[in-house]
Amino acid sequence: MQKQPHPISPLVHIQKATDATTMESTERKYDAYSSYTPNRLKSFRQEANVFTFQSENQVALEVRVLSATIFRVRYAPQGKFERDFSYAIDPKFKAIPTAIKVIESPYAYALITDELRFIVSKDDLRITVYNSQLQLVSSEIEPYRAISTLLHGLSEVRISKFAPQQEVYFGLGDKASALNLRGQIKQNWNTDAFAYSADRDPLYRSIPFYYGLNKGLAHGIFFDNSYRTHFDFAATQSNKTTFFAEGGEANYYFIYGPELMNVATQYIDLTGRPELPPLWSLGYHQCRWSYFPEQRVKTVAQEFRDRQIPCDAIYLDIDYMDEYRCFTWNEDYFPDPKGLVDELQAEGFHTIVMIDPGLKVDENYTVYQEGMKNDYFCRRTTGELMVGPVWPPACVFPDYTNVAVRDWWGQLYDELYVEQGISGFWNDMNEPAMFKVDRATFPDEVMHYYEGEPTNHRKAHNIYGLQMSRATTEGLKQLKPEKRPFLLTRATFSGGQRFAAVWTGDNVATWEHLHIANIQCQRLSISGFSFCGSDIGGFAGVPTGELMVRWLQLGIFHPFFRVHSIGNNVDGAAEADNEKVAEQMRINRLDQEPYAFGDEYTKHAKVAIELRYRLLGYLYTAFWKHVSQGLPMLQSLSFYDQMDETTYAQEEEFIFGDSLLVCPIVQPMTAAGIVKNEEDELDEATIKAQLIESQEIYLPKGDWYDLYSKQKYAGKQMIALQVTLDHIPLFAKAGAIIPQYPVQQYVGEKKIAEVLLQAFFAIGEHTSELYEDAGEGYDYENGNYSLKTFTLIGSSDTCEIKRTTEGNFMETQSTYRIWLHGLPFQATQCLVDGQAVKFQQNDASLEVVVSNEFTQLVVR
Ligand code: MIG
Repeated sequence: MQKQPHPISPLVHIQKATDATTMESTERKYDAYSSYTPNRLKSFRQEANVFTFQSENQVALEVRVLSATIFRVRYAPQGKFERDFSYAIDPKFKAIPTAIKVIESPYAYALITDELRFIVSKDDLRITVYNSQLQLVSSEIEPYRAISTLLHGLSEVRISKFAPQQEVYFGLGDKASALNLRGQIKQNWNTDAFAYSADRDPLYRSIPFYYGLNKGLAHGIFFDNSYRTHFDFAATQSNKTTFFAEGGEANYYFIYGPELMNVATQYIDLTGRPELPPLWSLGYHQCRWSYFPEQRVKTVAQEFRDRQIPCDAIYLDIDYMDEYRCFTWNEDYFPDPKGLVDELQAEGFHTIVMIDPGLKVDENYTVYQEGMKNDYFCRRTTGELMVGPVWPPACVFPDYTNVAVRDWWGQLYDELYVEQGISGFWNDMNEPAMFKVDRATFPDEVMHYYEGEPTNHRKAHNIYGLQMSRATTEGLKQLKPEKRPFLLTRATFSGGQRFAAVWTGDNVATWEHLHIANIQCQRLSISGFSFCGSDIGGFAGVPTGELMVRWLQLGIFHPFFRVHSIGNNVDGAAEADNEKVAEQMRINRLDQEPYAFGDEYTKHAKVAIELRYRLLGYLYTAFWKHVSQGLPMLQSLSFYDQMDETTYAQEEEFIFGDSLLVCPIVQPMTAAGIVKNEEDELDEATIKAQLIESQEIYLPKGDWYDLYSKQKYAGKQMIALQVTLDHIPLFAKAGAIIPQYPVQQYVGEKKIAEVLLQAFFAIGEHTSELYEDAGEGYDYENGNYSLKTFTLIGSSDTCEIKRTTEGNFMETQSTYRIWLHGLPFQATQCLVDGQAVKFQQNDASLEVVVSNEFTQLVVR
């Protein structure tokens, strides 16, 4: 028998002030602690797929086998588990029954599924995971540890994994720093991070989920704990990756790939998939803080139509409200809300308005009255109402962790949504953010109902935005069951993808932020949130025309596509992280509509937005795959080919949908671009030397066609490409068939009569899909959708394209115009369902028009 440490250690420990915001004061304090670490196994119990291990010193470990590749792990420091409750896990998630073999040895228990060997050591309940080929997937370098201190109670529950030298890490949602997380320390605590920088952390959202990839084997860890969580990816100690929470349970899901993409889809099965959004919400959105009065809104809308720049949605930021009272209108600015909304709708614009969680303390405000009467607002431990400044100088905050509050909140949208015809909503400031206080949010002692087990803010903070967006979306669905709701939220938590789209918050109009937007959206997408985007052009500061165009070109490939800017509000300079950003903010603020930068840039902006509308069918199909199969819509290159180590550092390019490689240009090409964005005065020679007219691009495995020149390249190489401002480099995977719609000024403007199919020749058989439905409502659930599968079969002297269709939806197109690129032979004949038809051919491509009912095209 080993010597037993006393469960309450007499050690006095210095609690380090690692982060000022976590501490009541920045002074270091001595705080005695007890630590809990399992010693030798005392008992083992199996009940169906649940395995419980208890150490001699009372630490309990529960392992639930949820499928052959998903194991849930929980520890209870003193033997008693918490209520089993999670806001993140999708209530629809079901374990997949799987055969489990249990083997006991003198040293350990092994829980064996077809895919994994999950080994729990009898010495200290340490976990080691092998795959079925006995390759090591993950192991613990130290056993589980919990710390309880005198001042804070249970304040650290920690898991420490061995970090093999070549292991790389991805995930964690919206972090703005390098994609590969190895060597980085991160934390999750939803934070209003105005004008953040690449290394600022934490940001607005908490997504405590990461991937580890080592020697071609990927696993994922979802740490389902809503307290402030910390992750250290082999940063402090090069062979150790740890994560810990400042309270709650060490409760995590271990997900085995071995493909990163398998981990991605299993994670989203666990935390839930969104529904298909209304198709219009995938169009272009125009926003500003704020458009008012109503005439201004109409003018902006008119500008888009006059210039024939497509646009589907226009936003009203906080100034539409009457003294910042949510669910009211400022009648001077907006005397006839319904009239305005209808007028915009007639022009093809959806109106989206902001709703904040902070509600004005005002005896004459019905929302305040109702909430007070029913005790719906958050209170301190003393029972005192939590009142704090946001837009109104004094606000109260609904407690969305109570179903009664959520139901009430959902119904508050009735007038705006049902009567006035607002199409969608925008929930802001729900970290929750508060003004005038150092930590910019509630104090820890604020209480939340938490579905019947009241808790303080330490546990509820990170899920506040999630529950607000849930309340909103559930309300909208009840109010208009026949419509697909559209909601945008700023703060959220893992699982929040079920309720709302997200944007990356208050970014800045700099080239660096264009890069950051690219990283953040890739990262959000692989972390469950595909429906994401950034404030195009930058929220704070003013972009140059060139930066604006490049940002729009990237935004085409972000499922949420919106320009937003700070307008004339807030002198952000004082709050900026660094002098460079502050300088940006001091520049006079300009309009940021895509036509506000002069004719040359307007032209490029229009082409970019038009490309979005051309690709709408492709994008919607990618969304459908996301919703039906859990596939992330944006994939970082490592997710496309995890065996290719070059991809680990190749951050800029990504795969959009399954067949397009996007290569964003995130640096200025022109002297104007450089001068306006660098702090140093540059002489002409330096500027010339820095002009970038060609871009190094990495092509991952496979063959790729440049979408513009139609030139074919072999993958796994760097190429230098001439770049011009008129387009973003794009490549289609050989074998792919990319559908393109005609440009519309807004979704549903025209009946689509013809769809262009760009087919990129490859040897062998390749399938592509096009999903279509009414773009609104739920009829697709009754079979009213159309899923077309196009199969391209190429050989050295023939190319065949076959079409099959599933579902009852009648698409509007009566013809397909097919462009076949890269044929390796001179075609002499084109047969559509056996009938010879006319076609045209030049060096690179062949063109033929076929009926929408064609089943087979043969070119030889
Ligand atoms: O304190 O509503 O991130 O998009 O324009 C700023 C005004 C409050 C923050 C959001 C931003 C929005 C702004 N809001």
